[in-house]
Amino acid sequence: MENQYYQKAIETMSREDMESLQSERLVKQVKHVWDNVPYYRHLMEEKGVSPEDIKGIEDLHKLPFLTKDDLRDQYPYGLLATDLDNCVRIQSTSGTTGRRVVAFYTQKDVDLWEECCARALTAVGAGKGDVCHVSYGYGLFTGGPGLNGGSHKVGCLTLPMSSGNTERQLQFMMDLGSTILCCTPSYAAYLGESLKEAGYKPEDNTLKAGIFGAEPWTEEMRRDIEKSLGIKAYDIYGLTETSGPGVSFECQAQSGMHINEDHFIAEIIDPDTGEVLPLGSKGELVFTSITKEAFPLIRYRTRDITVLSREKCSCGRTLVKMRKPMGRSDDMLIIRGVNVFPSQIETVLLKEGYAPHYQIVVDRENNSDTLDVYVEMNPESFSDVVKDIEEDATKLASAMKTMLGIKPKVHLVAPKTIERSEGKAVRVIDKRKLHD
Ligand code: DLL
Repeated sequence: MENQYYQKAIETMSREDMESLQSERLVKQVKHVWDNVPYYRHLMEEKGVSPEDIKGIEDLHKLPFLTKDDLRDQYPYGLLATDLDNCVRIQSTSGTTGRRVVAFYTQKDVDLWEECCARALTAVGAGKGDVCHVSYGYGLFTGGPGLNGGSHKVGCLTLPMSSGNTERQLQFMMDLGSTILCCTPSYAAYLGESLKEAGYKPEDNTLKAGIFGAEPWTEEMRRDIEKSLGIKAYDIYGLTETSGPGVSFECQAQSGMHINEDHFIAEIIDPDTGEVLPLGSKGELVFTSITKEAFPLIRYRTRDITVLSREKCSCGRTLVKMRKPMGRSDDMLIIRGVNVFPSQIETVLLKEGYAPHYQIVVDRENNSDTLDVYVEMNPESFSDVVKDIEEDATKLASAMKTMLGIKPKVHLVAPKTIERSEGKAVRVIDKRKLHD
């Protein structure tokens, strides 16, 4: 497939030009929030910085951070930077705890967001003549509306499926010849499994590529989905606070996601000290949105942990790349003092040949943490001989110990007994939090 761009001039812009564009936009944005959002002015005054101190991206570090708590405290209108009359859309986070985050969009904000999604779709080869099957949820969640808008912009025939009703998803996919699939990776894995169960082989569908994001997923999961659906699987990242999907997207190189730097300036910081770390360091991702009118975020701490890279990309894009975020700083489980990311568990079980349907349960017994991992046996190797099951579980637990440093209790359960997700998968149940 030939390299394709949606906005070539921006996507392949020289470093120098991009930095001067970012500087110009940052200066304007800082003035915009200072003039229109009393809360930002208050945070800046507290840090002793005013718009005159910000002359370009080299001054970004002088600005205060913004956190999810700030967003919750300022719910619903406290960070709005334009008259509500100028807003045409609201989206909201899927968060189940605390107050939801509500983000506002002017028509220009919606247009620019959809352009970001259009870049993502073009990068995986989507365009006129494609049938774009969007199975992200529609509604307050940004996945459906974002990819839907991007799909219109690149001229695909858009199927606004939304999530759920898997039987209908398969029917439309096969009858209408879907070529591009957009959904969470866990739902893509479920669709692959369901197609197989319905008697289809991977080559029977017309899909060629998928754009999967909204939750962490491993390289092993990518290979599993590519195999079961017979497609190329690409990652896409974003968050409601900064617009939605399309903050960054993967190209054909499949080696990290290009950040749309003309809209979002990325920094990596030490999550404990707030210190800005040099390129290539692992740390917390911080975004400044330099084009948003209604809900601009300055130095927003995402809590996602990743690494940035400016290595030359074979696709020709010069936009900085971020590695797959493998969990958020607040997703990390600390079990008996050991840091455990759910993605490490996923890596091991897919490597050992299990399907990507699992659940992690953490609890506390006699003042000591317990880690239980529920994994489905494969239909092919399904056994009801207790000895066989025990042997397999012991083998998997040992493989996990090598990766994690602690040994979980592995429970091999019958195929199809772990609940499938239609949106973001619930992988972890931390019962310690319930007892506290
Ligand atoms: O999940 C937006 C989105 C929709 C992205 C569709 C991609 C596709 P929120 O619900 O606000 O927004 O959740 C944002 O999800 O901070 C990450 O922790 C996580 N996340 C999003 N994309 C990825 C990804 C949408 N590709 C939060 N890999 C973010 C890992 C991701 N984590």
